Amino acid sequence: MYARVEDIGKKIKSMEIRGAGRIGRAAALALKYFAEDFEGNIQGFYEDLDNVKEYLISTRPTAVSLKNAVYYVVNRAKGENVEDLRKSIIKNAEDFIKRSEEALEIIGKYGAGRIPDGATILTHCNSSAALQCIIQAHRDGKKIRVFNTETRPWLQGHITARALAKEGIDVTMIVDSAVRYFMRDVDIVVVGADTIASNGAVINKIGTSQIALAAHEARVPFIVCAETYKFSPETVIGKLVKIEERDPREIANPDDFPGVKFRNPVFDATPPEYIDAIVTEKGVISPYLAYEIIKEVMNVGIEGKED
Ligand code: RI2
Repeated sequence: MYARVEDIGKKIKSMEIRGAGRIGRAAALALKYFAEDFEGNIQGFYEDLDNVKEYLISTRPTAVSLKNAVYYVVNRAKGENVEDLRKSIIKNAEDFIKRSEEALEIIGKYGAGRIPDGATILTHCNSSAALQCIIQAHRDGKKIRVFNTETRPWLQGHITARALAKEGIDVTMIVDSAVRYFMRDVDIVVVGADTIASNGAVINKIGTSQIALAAHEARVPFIVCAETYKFSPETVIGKLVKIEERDPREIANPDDFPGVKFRNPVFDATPPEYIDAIVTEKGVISPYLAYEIIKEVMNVGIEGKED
């Protein structure tokens, strides 16, 4: 494998690079590096491109942002010779990264509109898209406060809490299991997404669906912030989203618990009936419009190929 590609792949796998948007951009960058580093003929280019593509997709199985980023860069590649193909891949990768960053900005603006002045917000894990909305609401002059979950086992909530505090936002970190206890004080839940299925189900960090259930019970609006490349074309043809299960050692050392089994799924699915809105760069939509986003906005059909 190409050294710079492998370096990024390993970082995605180990979660040194994490967050659905970030891993998508990192995969695009890895493809750009491949194009820059390739030496050989056109047949070799296509063969190696295929290997790099499969390798990157294999690094984390759940977030479709990774696959969509790879397809975006690879499926648009055009050229009759290696030099043209190289340029095309580099351009597509740069385009994807730029569009992804612009999408975040827009989502921040749209999402901030959904956050009332004086609101208490609950967020889970560490989502750049969700944070963008919360930070934008604060920058718009709204007085907000945030509860954020620590997010076991990786504790991504620590990153969230620090980022919000740095912005001067009133933030309180709670353990994941305290969500229902505090829900009575919450006005809106704002989370991100790793993958959105064609039926509007949102796959996000483990625990998200429990939070949605608690919000539903307390009649608290639950909104998801996600770029359109987090919608999964494959789900249109009935493919299920694979939920990543990671090493149990991320929870505890099994050697300290003889006879005890561990499970460590890192995502879960929240059904559309618990979701009030999905904030995308193309607008704020009902989760039931997921299919329309996949078919129309992403302009991709099954298997991520362009129509
Ligand atoms: P952004 C993360 O996954 C979290 O589940 C987060 O909610 C989601 O990606 C979206 O993050 P992980 O990589 O793309 O921490 O909004 O497992 O940053």
